[in-house]
Amino acid sequence: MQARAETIVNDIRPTHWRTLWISDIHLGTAGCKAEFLLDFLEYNEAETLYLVGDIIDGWQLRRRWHWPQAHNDVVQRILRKARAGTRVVFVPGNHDEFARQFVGHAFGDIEILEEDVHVTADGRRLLVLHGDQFDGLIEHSKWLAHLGDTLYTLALWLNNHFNRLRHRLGLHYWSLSQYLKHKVKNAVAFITDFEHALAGEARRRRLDGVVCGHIHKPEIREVEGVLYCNDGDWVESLSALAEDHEGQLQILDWSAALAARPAAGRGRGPRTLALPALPSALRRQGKHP
Ligand SMILES: [Mn+2]
Repeated sequence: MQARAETIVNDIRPTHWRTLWISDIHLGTAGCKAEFLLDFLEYNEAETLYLVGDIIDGWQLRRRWHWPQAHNDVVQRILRKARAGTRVVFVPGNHDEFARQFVGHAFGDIEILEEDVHVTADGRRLLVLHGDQFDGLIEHSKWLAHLGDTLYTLALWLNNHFNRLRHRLGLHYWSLSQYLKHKVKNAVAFITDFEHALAGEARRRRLDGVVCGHIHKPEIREVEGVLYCNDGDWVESLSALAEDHEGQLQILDWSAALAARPAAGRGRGPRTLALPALPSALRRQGKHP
């Protein structure tokens, strides 16, 4: 298992990856750092680009319309990549779950899948999904841990249908951010539980690992004998997950990459923007993971 430590990439030459994973962009919210993502997309190409959920924040847009030009540009740039030959796969999350009704269909050149199994260049099979599917289970992880496999699968199914029903009734999605806000002391424990729930799911399916998003915390590490990868977000951490042509996986920390870029090289870069604070679950109060 090649669970390497995260790599901070500050050598910003245009790079062609085998695979890129980005998630939690939250287009439609003021917190979205669209300019940084545009910069990232300009420097990074891939054979396959996974959009791992919470790309467009439908929940936020329903409350208040916020759609500046940069957010439009992100959509256009991704569509252009798809037209130019990048395979783009969209795996919806809880904030863009409106797209889940289109699972199995294509939107232009973009495939929409509930989840996927990605095979790396060195043959490892990774489950790709947003991760919100496990929220309700984590909240009750203490007693769910004692359930058998069949009951666990049933609980997972009920949790997802519970949230779909809430959506249909016009209620808000069970919110991770609200949960954390009221249980900040438990935020670290929550993240650990999340990682174990996702890794556990990959292991139950006899896969080598999982790639997810949702909790806005980039990570590559081995959990319960499988590889746990979280591609981070474009609200706080400004990070992506990348696979090179040999199958090596790494976190691309674009905030560090931008900070390290020589001033002379900053052409179209968003240099007038302040870098956001480092990702911290404890500082996430009031945001929308
Ligand atoms: Mn999410």
